[in-house]
Amino acid sequence: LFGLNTKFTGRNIYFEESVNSTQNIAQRLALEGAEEGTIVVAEEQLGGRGRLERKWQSPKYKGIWMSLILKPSIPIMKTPQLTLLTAVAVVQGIQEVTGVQADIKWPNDLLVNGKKLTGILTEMQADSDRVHSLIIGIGINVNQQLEDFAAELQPSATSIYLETKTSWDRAKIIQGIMMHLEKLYLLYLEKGFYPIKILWESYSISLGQKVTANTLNGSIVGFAKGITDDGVLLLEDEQGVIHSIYSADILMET
Ligand code: BT5
Repeated sequence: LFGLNTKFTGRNIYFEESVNSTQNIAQRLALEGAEEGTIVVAEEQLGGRGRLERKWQSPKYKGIWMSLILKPSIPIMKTPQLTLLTAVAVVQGIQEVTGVQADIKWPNDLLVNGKKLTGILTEMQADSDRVHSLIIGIGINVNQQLEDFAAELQPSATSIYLETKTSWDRAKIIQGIMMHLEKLYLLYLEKGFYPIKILWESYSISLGQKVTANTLNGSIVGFAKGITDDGVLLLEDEQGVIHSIYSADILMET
């Protein structure tokens, strides 16, 4: 990544042509003691994954499929903060390099006009209740044309190419994201989550809306009031009861 001007983020890069999932490789590297900031980038993933065993389509040469290793000294319950921090960095990096302005849908989607441009998947290795390594997967649709998406994704997905009618150098976008990510991460280590939360809220389209949260324990309809200092979503239902949502898919009324 010529021209990358960071202290540690993206200084160690493992580049692969074709992998099952960059998450698996980064996990192995983290266990082997890889330094914080190490990234794994692949041209194609055959078994790219989302949350809950869902598939992430990662066609060859078309997008950014990467995993980043971070080693913050935080308790497990604070890991959602780093997903939100990453979402902010990806929004800022994409905007700076390509001009595309994405919105964040809690917790991990970046949307442009309601279509999914990016997904983020945070997995962890922990020693009892402390984080040992976070493996943050970032998938960004960059140069796909509509027909590069599987038919079922065509109505709901977009790419930077589709938004700008221009092909982009993926390395430049990675660079932009790494620079923003490192800046935010250092801010986070110094000042805590609060300044990140303020930025996240400014890019969020979930807050202040009536949403449906589909969780593993059922659905809750409510008004998205905000996120807590741990990155948990707060929903107020019609009875005025506040629910803390740790993990869910959010449907927004349009
Ligand atoms: C996510 O999951 O959005 C997290 C995706 C993380 C992918 C990165 S790529 C690098 C690293 N290595 C991996 O193996 N994964 C990470 P979730 O919120 O569960 O959304 C998954 C859903 O998004 C799928 O069920 C599809 O509906 C949709 N989807 C799949 N591929 C897509 C794509 N390329 N663009 C837009 N939507 C997609």
